[in-house]
Amino acid sequence: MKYRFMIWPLVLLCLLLLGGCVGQTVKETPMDSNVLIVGFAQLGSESGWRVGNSRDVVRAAEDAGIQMMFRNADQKQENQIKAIRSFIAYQVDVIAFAPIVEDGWDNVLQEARDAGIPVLLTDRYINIADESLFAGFIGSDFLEEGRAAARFLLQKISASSTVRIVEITGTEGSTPMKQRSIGFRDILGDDARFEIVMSVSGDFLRSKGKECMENILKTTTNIDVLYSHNDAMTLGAIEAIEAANLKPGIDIIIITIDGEQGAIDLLKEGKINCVVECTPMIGDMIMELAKQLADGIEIPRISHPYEQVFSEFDEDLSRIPLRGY
Ligand code: GYE
Repeated sequence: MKYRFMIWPLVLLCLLLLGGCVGQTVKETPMDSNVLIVGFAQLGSESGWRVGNSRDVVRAAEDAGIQMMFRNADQKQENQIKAIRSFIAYQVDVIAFAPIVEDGWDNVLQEARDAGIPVLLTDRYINIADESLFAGFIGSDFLEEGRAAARFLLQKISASSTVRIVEITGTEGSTPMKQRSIGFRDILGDDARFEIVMSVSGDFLRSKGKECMENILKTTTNIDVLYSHNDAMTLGAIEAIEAANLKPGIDIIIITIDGEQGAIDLLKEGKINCVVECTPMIGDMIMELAKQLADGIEIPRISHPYEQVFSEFDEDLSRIPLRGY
């Protein structure tokens, strides 16, 4: 392992200089020159999923005895880039980050390469000319999530009449937004019954999910299905649906992605019909890969966690373990 050799005064100076730079630092324990140091640039706190993910990453670092510098970019790509630059200045052993959008990482990852620091993508993917600028990716299979959402619909709908679908998507330009859209359409494909009548972005935020649904319902209540790219937006949309005196889960079939406790509770109540799991609990996998990178071991290009689908067709929803996010 090539963990950094550091002297205390320099460490303290760096902490002072970098501490105020980007977002808040969740956890920084005293430095130890023999300990692996990982810089983690989180994209924000937009959803229960994200908060659960941050908590899991910090917990996993602690359990693994890894020193973590954690920065939260508050939904701004420029803050994430600043955080990565601060990790480079600090000479961490490994940089991990959850890229808010796919484009715009070429320069900063070239800087990490020049500094000899391996980079691990977590949660979301990037679009970059030189793919060798990152060592690997650990996160969900969003294409498969979109497909699973559509497969549920095929199982649910037996009628031959037109099915009018409204889609509320996540952050524009982000991997889950793109791939959850593509996967869904992949499966519904040429089946002429299914019509996506509207697709709007709710930016993965509960408030925007609600706002989107309110606006949609102002134009029409003739909607059969809501396909929402995350639970936060779904919970907001359900508020709007109920305020319009419609019954979620009955008047409008609701399919959502993530598997937050709040969504599972509504599945049990019959207000949501299908929850496609996307787990934020990838902290342990991140730490394992970071250790391998620090040891100079080549890691898989892509690693996915195990995920399931929960729906009204399940025999016993009470068996779903508490979610923890
Ligand atoms: O679905 C959503 C979050 O990138 C998989 O981002 C993540 C998504 C997740 O805000 O709730």
